Amino acid sequence: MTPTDWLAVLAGTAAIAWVNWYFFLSKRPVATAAAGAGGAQEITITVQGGYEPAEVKVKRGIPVRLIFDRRETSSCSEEVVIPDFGIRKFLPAFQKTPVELTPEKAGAFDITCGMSMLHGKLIVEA
Ligand SMILES: [Cu+2]
Repeated sequence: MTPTDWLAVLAGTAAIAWVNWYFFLSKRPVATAAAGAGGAQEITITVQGGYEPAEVKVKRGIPVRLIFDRRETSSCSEEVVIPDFGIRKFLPAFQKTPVELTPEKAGAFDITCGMSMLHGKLIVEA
């Protein structure tokens, strides 16, 4: 093989390793909402090319306040959607926008952007 071939093999191997790491090994950040104002479970989710933390754990039956801290102007993230709760909210850039809901049943619920490209999860524990 020529040096160019070796480079191609190396680059290919590195790309595969990265994809595997990214999708299977990199830990998706999970955080648990804490008690905030008015007894609601509160957590701030940073919106910047994704949701951070991507998974939020809350308890069933207690009001939840998700504060979306949008730190970009990318049109992708300008809307946040939580279909199971009928929520679709505009997130102004560089502002914190609260979204309130009360989970009545346990389960994992999707949080996405308006085009369903960014993904997060609301995990409701019984
Ligand atoms: Cu999007």
